[in-house]
Amino acid sequence: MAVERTLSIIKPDAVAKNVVGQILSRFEQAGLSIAAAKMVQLSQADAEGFYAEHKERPFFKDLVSFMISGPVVVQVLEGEGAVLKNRDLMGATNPKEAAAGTIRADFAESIDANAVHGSDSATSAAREIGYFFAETELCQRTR
Ligand code: DGI
Repeated sequence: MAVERTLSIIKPDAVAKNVVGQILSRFEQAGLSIAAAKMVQLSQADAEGFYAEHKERPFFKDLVSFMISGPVVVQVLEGEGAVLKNRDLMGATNPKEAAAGTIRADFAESIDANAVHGSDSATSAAREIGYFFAETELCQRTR
């Protein structure tokens, strides 16, 4: 399987619960490596731009308010099949439907406050990584 990169966000609810380390551990234990990471307080414009594809959805306003309600931790994860692997680790969007042992089953509160974001395709990953990181901020994992 090809080595890929994907964008992951630990959302404000999970940051507030102090489970950043536990979530990062799950990525590492699954064989994904962190190629870039930062904590950031998103502005309204940042959140609206990131979720622009959902602009017309009824939940858009609540989603943006939630995403700016506290800092997030944004990382680029790298590894074989990283996009799908991360989606599997995350579980379904609605934590009530998320499989046991997934991040959302274990840490998410609701469909709004659902702990993590992960790119849903290689194309989204490329756009989302570029949204948060300059090329020079992506580190080569050489050892
Ligand atoms: O890729 P996901 O985060 O699993 O899901 P998505 O890209 O379809 O939606 C982005 C976020 O928008 C999701 O994490 C939570 C929110 N969302 C999606 N569908 C609904 C929703 N929020 C509410 N309240 N209701 C929805 O149906």
